[in-house]
Amino acid sequence: MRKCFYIFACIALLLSGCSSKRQEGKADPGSAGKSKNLIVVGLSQVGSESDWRLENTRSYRETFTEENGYYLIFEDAQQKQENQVKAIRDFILQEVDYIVLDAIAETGWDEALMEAKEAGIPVILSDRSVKVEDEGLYTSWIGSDFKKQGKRAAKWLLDYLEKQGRSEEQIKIVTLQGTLDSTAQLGRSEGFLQVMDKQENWIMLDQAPGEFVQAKAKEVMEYFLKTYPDIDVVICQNDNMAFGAMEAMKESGRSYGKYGDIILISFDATKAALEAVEKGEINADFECNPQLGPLVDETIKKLEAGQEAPKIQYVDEGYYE
Ligand code: GYE
Repeated sequence: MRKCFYIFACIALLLSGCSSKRQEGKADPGSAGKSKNLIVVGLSQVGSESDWRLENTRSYRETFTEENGYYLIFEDAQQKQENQVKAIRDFILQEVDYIVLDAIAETGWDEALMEAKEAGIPVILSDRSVKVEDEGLYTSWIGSDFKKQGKRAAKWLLDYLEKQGRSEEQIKIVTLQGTLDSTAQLGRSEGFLQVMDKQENWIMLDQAPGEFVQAKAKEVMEYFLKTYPDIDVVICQNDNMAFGAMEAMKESGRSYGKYGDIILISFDATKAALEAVEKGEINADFECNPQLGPLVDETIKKLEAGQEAPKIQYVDEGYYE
């Protein structure tokens, strides 16, 4: 009888062990990559909210190929931080070699990144950064200097107003913010406000999140237009939101851009937006480089060679007007 119980308990233990590793019978892609001697990368992407994001995903997929020595496990978090945390935990179970995280928000990562550290898996932040108690929880951050982008936009506006002879005028501004607490939103806001704080005649009438999404931004812009009849400048923290704002302005009969009444400023400089700059619909667009795959690759190759990677790596960017 006792022996029987023993056998039973052993089988139960074995089964529970299996299910925690294999996750509901999912194949283990990590070991598939390892058996081919490839570097296994678990990448948690924010989602597919914008044209910039699609380009960014393309860059990762083109970089982390078998020909380049990689096995990529790509997880789309569909704009949910809880999905990103789950992805990190799955990557740890699959014993990936590196975790690449494009974080939806800056806060809320200490626990998951600690688990990765305990598992001995280096975490590379790409595009957006995180705020953690211990910066040793990630190896490197590769992305844009968003604060610089914001500052550059404000300086451009200062210059533009001067050329238009409007330096002394009261300038009323609204901002369509990206996802709150994301590095892109925080940096672009902070940089812009730093310059704006010194301009006594600039007034921020309102700012509200459009989540980097065209349809959402259109709704917010409709509200702004109804609430504030005399907007001079619209700052859109990405191109898709600029397109949403344009739709709202068009529908309400307002003119904008180089030849219109409302100055339109945007960030990203995607292909479609540059065409709009060309037509004069967007006054100025501040570049944000989505081609981050090769830089993450370079960093991983450095770490593989036993070298240190820089803690922060910014990409070079300009602007278009
Ligand atoms: O500006 C926006 C995207 O984090 C730089 O996220 C990225 C931003 C980009 O959805 O279009």
